[in-house]
Amino acid sequence: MKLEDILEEYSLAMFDRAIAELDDKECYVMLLNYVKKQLDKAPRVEGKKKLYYISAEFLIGKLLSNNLINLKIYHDVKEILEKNGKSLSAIEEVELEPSLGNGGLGRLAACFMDSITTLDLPADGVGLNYHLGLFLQKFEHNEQKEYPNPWLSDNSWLNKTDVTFEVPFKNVTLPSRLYEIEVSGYNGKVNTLKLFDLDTVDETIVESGIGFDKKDIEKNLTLFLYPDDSDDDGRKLRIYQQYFLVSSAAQMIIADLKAKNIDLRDLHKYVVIQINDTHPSMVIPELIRLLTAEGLDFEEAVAEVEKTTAYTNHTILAEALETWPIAYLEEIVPQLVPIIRKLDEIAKTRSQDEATFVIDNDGRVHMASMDIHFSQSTNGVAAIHTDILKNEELHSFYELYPNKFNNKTNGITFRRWLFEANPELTKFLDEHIGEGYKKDAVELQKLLQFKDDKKVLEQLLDIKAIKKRQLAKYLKEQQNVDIDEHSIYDIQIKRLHEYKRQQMNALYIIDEYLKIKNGFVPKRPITCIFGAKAAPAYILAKDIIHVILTLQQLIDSDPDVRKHLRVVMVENYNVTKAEKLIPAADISEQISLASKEASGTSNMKFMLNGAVTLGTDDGANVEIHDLVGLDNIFIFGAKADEVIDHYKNHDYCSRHFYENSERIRQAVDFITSDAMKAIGNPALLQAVHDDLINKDWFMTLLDFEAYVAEKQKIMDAYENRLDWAKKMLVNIAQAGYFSSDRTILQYNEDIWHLK
Ligand code: NTF
Repeated sequence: MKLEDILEEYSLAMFDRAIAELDDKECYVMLLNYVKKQLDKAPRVEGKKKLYYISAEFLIGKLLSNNLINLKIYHDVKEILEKNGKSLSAIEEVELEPSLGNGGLGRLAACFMDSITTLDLPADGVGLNYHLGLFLQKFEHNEQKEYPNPWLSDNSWLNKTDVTFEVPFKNVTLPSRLYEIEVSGYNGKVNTLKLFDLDTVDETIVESGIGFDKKDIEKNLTLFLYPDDSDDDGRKLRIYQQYFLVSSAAQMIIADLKAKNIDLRDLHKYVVIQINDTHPSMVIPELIRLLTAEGLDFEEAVAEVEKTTAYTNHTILAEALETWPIAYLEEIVPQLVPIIRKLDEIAKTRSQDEATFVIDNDGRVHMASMDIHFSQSTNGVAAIHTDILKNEELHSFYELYPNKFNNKTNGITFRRWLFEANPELTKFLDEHIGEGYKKDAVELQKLLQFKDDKKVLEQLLDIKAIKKRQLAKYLKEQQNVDIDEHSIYDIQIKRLHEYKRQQMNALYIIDEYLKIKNGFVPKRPITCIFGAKAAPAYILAKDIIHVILTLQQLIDSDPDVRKHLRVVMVENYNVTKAEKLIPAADISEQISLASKEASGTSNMKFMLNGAVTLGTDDGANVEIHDLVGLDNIFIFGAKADEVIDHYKNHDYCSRHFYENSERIRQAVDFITSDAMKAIGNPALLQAVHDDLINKDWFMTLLDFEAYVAEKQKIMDAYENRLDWAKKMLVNIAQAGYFSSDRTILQYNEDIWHLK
């Protein structure tokens, strides 16, 4: 039967009407049901050994188009819908984006599941089913306000199962229920994302934004991802969540093996567990606990777990490297404490260096230390990041276990970030270099043969113009902002954090604003676009959002300036919005303080879509720089070793820069100018101003002038349109290395050994 007839049958069976008579919501439900059926029927990836990728976050994004692409019916379905007067993109608007992640770490886990499945590697993703997600961001009075972000509905990709496990806490044992989302690969096969939840969670306890009783674990456990941990109850709730996740995962793994009659002493031959950052680290003592309960000796269990697990580090920021007071663990999961104490003793027989202690002298458990001692592999997520781990942050461990350390530079799935987000560019590539790059992304280099071909370069510019127009239309619909589609789109989208230095971009905007006010207008209008959520308890990050939103309003209401310069902060930045923003970008802002951004992944998505990077030599920017060469990237600012020296010597003084540069002083002081205070909240503006002068922990003022100068260069380069198109082309051509298929092949080759 033809697909068209099948879909008509679905439509009739479900709604008693033909497709042409359905509204968008009904159409979505019809397609959801059809695609879910196909996924149920699709062959599962099978193999002797299986990966369990355990992660607090899976930022999977909407799934309809993604699944249609992987099932290779995207174009057919689109056509059938069009024949019936429907648009797939309008239907997609109906789908709620699952709010199961925060940023790069969660999106990476989602890209990985796509690549793992595509490469035919057997795996479960294992996480939690947060009902209200991270939070929904709204802007009110130029400030971020947080609200619940519900995404569960009767019509979703999530399937409830009958599988449950009992998770024992000190005071209560809670049943965890397994939910599943099928993950499709580009090979038509499926793996599963397994999300655990508690039946008694109650969304009605949430009030006044995202507030709730943090002690009522039975009702709050899986309400939110990363609940506010600025108080003890919040921190304890995170431990409850983490243990709920890892105990469910460990019990499921053991049940899977028992079902296959496999001797648990052979665990590592059948199972590998990737611990995605430290949130799931308690899986190590939990597995040891369960294995000893199954009859293994303690030493045997430790050795087996060490062979079975592997750890990925995603940050060198000290505040993100989790440590838990042993007293909290006593209070919540006392069964783990004797195990962790024994692990600490073993660790101390291996090294007396305090930097490697599992339990430090203040009685805190260092989750990363436990991971490194008691797993087979520790990897960083970009070359420079892994080097910094080896030589600085984790140097003592590196000396102890040189062979455990390895690099796995992050990647992105081209299925979502090229085929789905940018069908126009995909078609262009198909026509010029064939479709081989869809299987082997390095074939994108074939594009280099056209780097001096005027006609091809012009086509690239035309595609960018189309994507820019689409974004302008989308922002008009979503947020009622008008942007000039002929302006330069300069985009910074990522979590709001001081080290990512959105505040430096804001200072640039002020600098430009002052220039325009003095009669120096840019050659072409510039649109500075931001998207960022700030953690609810991260006050300074929220203050920086306030500065940007205040600037946005100030410029919007100034007819002299807004012709030349606009600021747009996209509300509730998420995967769906990223898919619209990235293909439209001219300039990719990757301006973290060198050494601090472990990798970054939006840098790769922008590059693949023909944006040119303006960035520091940090994270994966370094590898992009190497691949495209200095003609095709704009690099500025202090290098990582210089930055690391400043921290070691405690010799960075931002006030010094403020006092010695008129330009810096003007930009910084403008934050608290009358013009800004007339619109914004003076206290919040003052906080950002004062921090920049008195603290500036991430050295904004150190790099500010180099940043402004480099930005001028990139804007000038944009004016030579053909030369710019060549830069775009080289970036696209060299993006193949950043396919997550490459990353996953390396994980499998070096760590997992699945097939
Ligand atoms: C993030 N880490 C890093 O900040 C990014 O540079 C990196 O691209 C992603 O991980 C993915 O590897 C975190 O989110 C965390 F939690 F570690 F801070």
